[in-house]
Amino acid sequence: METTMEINTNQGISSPDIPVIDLSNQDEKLVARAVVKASEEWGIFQVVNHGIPTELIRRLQEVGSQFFELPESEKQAVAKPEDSMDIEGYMTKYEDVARNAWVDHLFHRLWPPSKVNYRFWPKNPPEYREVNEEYASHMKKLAEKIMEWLSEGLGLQREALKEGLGGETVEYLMKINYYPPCPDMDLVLGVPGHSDINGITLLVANEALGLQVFKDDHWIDTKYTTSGIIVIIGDQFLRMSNGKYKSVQHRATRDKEKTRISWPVFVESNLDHVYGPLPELISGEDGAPKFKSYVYKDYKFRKLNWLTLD
Ligand SMILES: O=C(O)CCC(=O)C(=O)O
Repeated sequence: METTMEINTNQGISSPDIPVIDLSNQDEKLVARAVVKASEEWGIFQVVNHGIPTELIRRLQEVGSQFFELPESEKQAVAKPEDSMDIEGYMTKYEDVARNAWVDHLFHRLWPPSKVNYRFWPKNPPEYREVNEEYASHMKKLAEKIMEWLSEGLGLQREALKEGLGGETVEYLMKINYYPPCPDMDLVLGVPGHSDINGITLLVANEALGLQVFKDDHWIDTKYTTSGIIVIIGDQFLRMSNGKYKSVQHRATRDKEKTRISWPVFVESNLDHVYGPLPELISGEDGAPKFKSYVYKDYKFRKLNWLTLD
């Protein structure tokens, strides 16, 4: 889900914090405005009191951690096949010297049901499937709510961004990043700096902090709680909003002593979907498109291969 930007030192600065938005606030207009402002100024924020049970998030983290703690031979049961052109499956020691990255990961689709391939969902621990299915339904509800607020923030109907992303064909892709402790923090990054290719990402992480965002020429350490959901605006929403929402550069460092684990869920178009600046934003006198439209798979291919993008 990423492309690399320049890697420099591994140190981030610790302030200011990314915006934190309390979704339990009864004043929905205020919440919506905060989401829009954070997406314009930061491209990342954390939502708390979001209605997803803390216990479910704890179980999601538990079953994911248990999977990564299994013997290698058991994890290989859901390995990404060597000849696969798709992203789903487990990959270990995904070492990328050029990008200075080292992380094990598992990818599998969560939604829509027609795109879910249980072959890549761990059978062990046995609760893995039930927990992830329940989490998927919460992810869909939360992502759709945020997309509604962001659509209205563009002066459009609340369905505009979801429809622009592909409506009911929109896909939810779970990734688990497993970063073992790393004694030499300057040598290796967990995931190098990048902006997400997709529309919006909803991420939870365990207690080992390590997510940094690039703002005002600095890498900033983000602070978050293990039950808050970090929302990251990706390239698709940057382009669909014709530049109003920011797709944030971010990266993951590794902890010296602790294992860091994160669970981003990427909300994205299906590969054949064509997307670009929403038509309502580029009509009228001042409405020139700032970006070209792309078939999502072509955009992905070009970005992952460092090709130019208009
Ligand atoms: O681990 C994190 O906090 C960020 C992960 C990430 O950016 C990615 O997997 O694309």
